[in-house]
Amino acid sequence: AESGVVPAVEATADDIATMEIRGAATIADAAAAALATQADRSGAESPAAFRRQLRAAARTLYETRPTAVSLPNALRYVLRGMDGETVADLRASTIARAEAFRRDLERAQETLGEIGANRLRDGDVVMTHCHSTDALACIDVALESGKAIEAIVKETRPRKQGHITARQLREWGVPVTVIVDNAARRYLDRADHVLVGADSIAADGSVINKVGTSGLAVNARERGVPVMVAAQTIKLHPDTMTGHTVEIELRDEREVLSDEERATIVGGGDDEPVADDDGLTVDNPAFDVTPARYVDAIVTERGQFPPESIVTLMRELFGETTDEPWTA
Ligand code: RUB
Repeated sequence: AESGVVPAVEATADDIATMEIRGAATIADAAAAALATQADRSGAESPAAFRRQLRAAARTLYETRPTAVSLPNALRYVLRGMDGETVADLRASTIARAEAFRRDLERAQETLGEIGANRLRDGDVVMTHCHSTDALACIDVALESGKAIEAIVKETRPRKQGHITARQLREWGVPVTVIVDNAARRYLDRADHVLVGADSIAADGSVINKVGTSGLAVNARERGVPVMVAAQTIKLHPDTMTGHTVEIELRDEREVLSDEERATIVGGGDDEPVADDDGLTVDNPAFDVTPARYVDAIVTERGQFPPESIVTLMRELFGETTDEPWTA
């Protein structure tokens, strides 16, 4: 391509957009790996061209999905490490920085798991929503330290990421009960914790995660079940310190209602095309916002925090400036 973005980066971007690669931590890891690939395979002949290509690659990755801040945080981190006067130096520094990022990401998840596992006692029942590798890391460590854990797994419409959670937990030997999302309040009676991940955490401590998390958290509060959010600091959204709100991704309506299903509602079919404006709207927001007051603890690799105090950690980690280096 004219931008110099290599096909492997376009392919990763495509996989993120279509959710072949999904979940905030996994997306961040794949994005960093893609920038390393761009650096490795770049055909740039001048340092300026190399930098331009890396920024274009970052932009291509950035434009895939808007809600998980781990994606721009990862891109920013890797691009800031791009350093040198020659193409060879730029290449080496970018690859090293991406590799360091991926190592740190993995280590942070392990540390987070150790911290989060302390909240889980032997015999506890955990209710999950969606599929979060950070949340699962806490269960993993609890199991390794010999605690028996059971899980109630919400299937998580429309894409049923609960199946991925259930498969992982069964691999670990955890007894799993899968329920439809609408049964969550009924089953909260049996749960000791709600344990979810996050795509972004705002400066006011609100948690942006898979749609349905906020309703689950409100119901959990009403039933007296604590809500624990497992989120590495890469999920902290720096722009929210200066008043930005987190964009909630709206996905294709066909995830909710297929063309055939639509036809059963508004008519149309094989011979009869569905009218352009048939008066039927399907909204498919992928995420929602859980206010801080419904969250009991945010577990990070830096320790666990009441949501209201997360802004202190954000200032420490990000300072106040968060310019996107690929827009410069
Ligand atoms: C995934 C989702 C997960 C977070 C955290 O949504 O909401 O709870 O991304 O995951 P989607 P992790 O399936 O739409 O990407 O802890 O693995 O980062």
